Amino acid sequence: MKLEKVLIANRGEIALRILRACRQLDLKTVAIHSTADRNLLHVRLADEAVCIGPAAPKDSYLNIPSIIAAAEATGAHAIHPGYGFLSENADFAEMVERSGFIFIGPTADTIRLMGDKVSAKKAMQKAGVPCVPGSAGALGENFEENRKLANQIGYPIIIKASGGGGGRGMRVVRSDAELENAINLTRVEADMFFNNPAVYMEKFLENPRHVEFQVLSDGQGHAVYLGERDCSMQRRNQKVLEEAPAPFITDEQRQTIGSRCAKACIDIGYRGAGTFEFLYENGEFYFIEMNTRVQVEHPITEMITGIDIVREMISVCAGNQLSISQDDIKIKGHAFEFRINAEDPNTFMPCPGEIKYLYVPGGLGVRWDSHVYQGYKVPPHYDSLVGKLIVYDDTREQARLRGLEALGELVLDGIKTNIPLHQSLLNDENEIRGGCSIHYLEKKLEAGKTK
Ligand code: MV4
Repeated sequence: MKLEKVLIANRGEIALRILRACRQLDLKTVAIHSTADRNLLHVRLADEAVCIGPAAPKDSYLNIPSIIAAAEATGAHAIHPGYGFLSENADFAEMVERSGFIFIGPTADTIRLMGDKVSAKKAMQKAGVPCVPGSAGALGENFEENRKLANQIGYPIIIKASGGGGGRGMRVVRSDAELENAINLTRVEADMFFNNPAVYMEKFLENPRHVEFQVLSDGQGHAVYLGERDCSMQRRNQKVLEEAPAPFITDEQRQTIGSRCAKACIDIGYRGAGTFEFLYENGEFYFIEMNTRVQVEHPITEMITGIDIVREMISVCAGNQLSISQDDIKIKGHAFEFRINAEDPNTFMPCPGEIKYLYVPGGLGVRWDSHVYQGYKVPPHYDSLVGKLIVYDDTREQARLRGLEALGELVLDGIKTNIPLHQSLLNDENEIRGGCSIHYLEKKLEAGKTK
């Protein structure tokens, strides 16, 4: 099918990012939006716009029949899900394709394979991607066998829900005494939250970094890796700032792990943009999960590779072969992304409201991916991301200094933001050195309270 018109099934900065990629590909765009989002920038810029329901996500951005009806009514050929919302919902992808539209992402079967963490890990192990040591699959009901397994792996271990991911449905266990209860509790929660009681066991890594590899694959036998990002700076499973490349990762490690990820994409017939999440500890990579969508932090990879990830993902999902081979990809320079949230810098409570005055920094190596403008009212119904400030320079230290300059110029008056948090992080001696673990920010914030 010829692709001429894309429906953007998302909101905010990523909807605008997708619209820009569509324009580059000379594709017509359809914006869908809730009643709270009539004034979004991409709604104004799109060729067509359809209001699909009330502000509550379940009535609009998660309402599958309304979205498919909007695609029918506007004659769209494809649906781009962005991130969050329905982006990793296999049933949605299946309904999109069954209704005769292209889903801009992998097939429903691939989303299902990766959404189930036990099957994802099995597929990756088979493809030669290094995984965290653990149970061969879902845990059985026999406690004695599970106890033996835990002792073979060695405490501490972690019990995870197969239907979980992104930090939900996990429990750390430090001794035999806690094991039975932990398995049973995680099972009950898994059944409640994910409608799937399957749980699995892994060695618990105490102080890892979160390093993830970006891939692009066309589902026709071609795949490339675009290097890695370090996303360790997080609070309650919400990333705060990301950087690429990851500090202290060697070219050899990048090539070894990256090429295994690309091979895994070919093995499973992966189509679109994807991310392999790893924990990194003591010089070793351990696969944990794969994300089958475009990610918030994709721009830092675009900065260090010069490749437009969103444009490529649309192109391969339209049926084209990948336009780049691994030899075309050269990693150059260093990039940081600062997620700018409308939130209280001390309590992290969301702070929606009107942006009374906006000033955005610019210059070489400064990128602002945002849907907001002066006079825009940040609605209370959705996540608090108002923009992403991305900086790029030759070296990590130069990029850090550029980040400080750009953050110092950025003004969003009328709402509270986490700009001060980013500034304090960029002046933090451990962040300056680089390579902090996933627990660093929470520990720093905890220590800051008592001072
Ligand atoms: C782990 C782990 C330690 N050991 N698995 C949390 C989110 C989900 N994607 C996986 N997570 C973790 N899995 C083992 N075997 C620690 C975490 C974890 C974490 C991982 C990445 C980013 C932030 C995190 C915060 C807390 C725990």
